[in-house]
Amino acid sequence: MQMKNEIAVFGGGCFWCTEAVFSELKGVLAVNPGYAGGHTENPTYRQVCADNTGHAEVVEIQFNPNLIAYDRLLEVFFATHDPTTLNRQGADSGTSYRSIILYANESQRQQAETFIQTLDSSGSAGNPIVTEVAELERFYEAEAEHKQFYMNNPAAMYCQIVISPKIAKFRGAFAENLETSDL
Ligand code: MHO
Repeated sequence: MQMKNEIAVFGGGCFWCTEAVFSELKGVLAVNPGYAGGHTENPTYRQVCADNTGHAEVVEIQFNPNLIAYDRLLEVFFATHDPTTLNRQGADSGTSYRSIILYANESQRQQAETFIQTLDSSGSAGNPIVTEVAELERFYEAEAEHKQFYMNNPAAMYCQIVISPKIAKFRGAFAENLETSDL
């Protein structure tokens, strides 16, 4: 059965990273960095970094479920960030860097919760999962300079130190899901 395109929203720390990761997947049609999960309307990057908007840095992923399942996106999400550090991702700290899944429908909610329970009980994450699961209310797009940041700024220190190693690890683990793969 042909399914319609869907939206998935994940926050796994700095959105420059998560955008770079999810953009490489086959079946992903578009990735937008932005803000969600908080209360301030039309937040700016500066406000979100100041940490009082309640928003997290997230990516809005438009995907074709006939080509990549939501469950696979969850797998990539958990493999490419640390879901056990509360309000922190590596050196980036604050609620805007929290681990969060904003589900767009009931099926996504169930899959996200089941995925977390399974991962938690396997113990493979090393510590308890602190990922928040909440309903997607509104997604606010980030400012233009944050879009395709990694692609446009490969020489930036943050890209070289944080993003490039993450991307290399991700490419190795998910080779068959990459847009560039013929498998
Ligand atoms: N600490 C990093 C995070 C960037 S990210 C888009 C920086 O300020 O460069 O939040």
